[in-house]
Amino acid sequence: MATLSSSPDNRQENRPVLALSGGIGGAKLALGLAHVLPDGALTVVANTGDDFEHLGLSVSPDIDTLTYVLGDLDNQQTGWGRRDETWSFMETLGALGGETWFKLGDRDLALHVERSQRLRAGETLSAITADLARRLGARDRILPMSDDPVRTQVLTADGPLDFQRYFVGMQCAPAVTGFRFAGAENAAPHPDFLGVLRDTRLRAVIICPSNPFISIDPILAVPGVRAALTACAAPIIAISPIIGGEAVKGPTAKMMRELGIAVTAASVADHYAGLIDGFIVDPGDAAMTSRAPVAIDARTVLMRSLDDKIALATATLAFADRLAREPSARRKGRMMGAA
Ligand code: FO1
Repeated sequence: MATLSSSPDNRQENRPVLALSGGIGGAKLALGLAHVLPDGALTVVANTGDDFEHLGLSVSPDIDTLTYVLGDLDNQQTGWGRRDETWSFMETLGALGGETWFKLGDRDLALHVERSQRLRAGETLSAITADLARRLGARDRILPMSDDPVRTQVLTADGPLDFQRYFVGMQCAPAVTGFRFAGAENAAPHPDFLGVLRDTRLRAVIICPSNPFISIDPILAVPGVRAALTACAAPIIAISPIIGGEAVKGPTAKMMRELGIAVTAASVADHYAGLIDGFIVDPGDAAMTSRAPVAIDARTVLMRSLDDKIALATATLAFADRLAREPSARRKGRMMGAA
């Protein structure tokens, strides 16, 4: 007679895992998780706040970075777009006086053209994403946080900036005073996103080492997401994008300074206070204390090689499994039926 522990459904490694990801750092950990989990176990919820209309095309950078990374097609120098690219389109566009500040390689362009015409035909972003990711060889589920439009705006002393204009057009130069996620109030979380959070077999929710403000907060701003995370029975683990007072990549540290937030791993834990049960930091930051009662795990969080990504993914899952056996304050409150 098969015992519970041996039945495939209940074996640890077959239980579903949910990762929240945006940007390049998030995609790295998503790849590590994809390597250590069986097909079908991993769902990566992608930030869509970076999406924008450009040259009449619907561009979804964080979805595309995940698709290319999980499909092993990514350009590892830039972190975005594809390797083995050609640039005839951009060269010709420039010669015609078109906008060339946002670089679209010829192969990448085909993805934007196909997605744009399917969106115009009425297909949802999530259905298109699933089909194109499959065709490009990404085996794990990439799920937009919502099929409704949410657009991050970067607030500055000189007014709001559309995200890509700030991030690419102005290379993150303007000082930020805040962020606005236009459309979030009317957006619904993707039903499968909520469905995974409610799955009683869910093993862990992992907040990837992405920029908290521009990659994770847009996901948390979609109505119903925070409540679903708080009610989730599985351990919620975040990995610090700050190592020893600096960001691994991108404008996270600069934004924290401009917002008057100490550039420390502890500030990131405080940013997620009330949501997370565990926080993984670089050993150099292990002495940190956070406002929230969060369990700390210290290990190398810098991911250079595929082995680093696999090692961090393995450690994150082991940390979650350990916490699952020791209900945290957040989960304890929920498990006692608190509101
Ligand atoms: N980032 C840049 O710094 N310069 C670019 O020209 C650029 C083009 C681009 C094209 C497609 C795509 O999916 C991403 C692209 N990115 C570019 C990166 C993108 O701005 C960022 O990856 C995210 O929006 C922030 O994580």
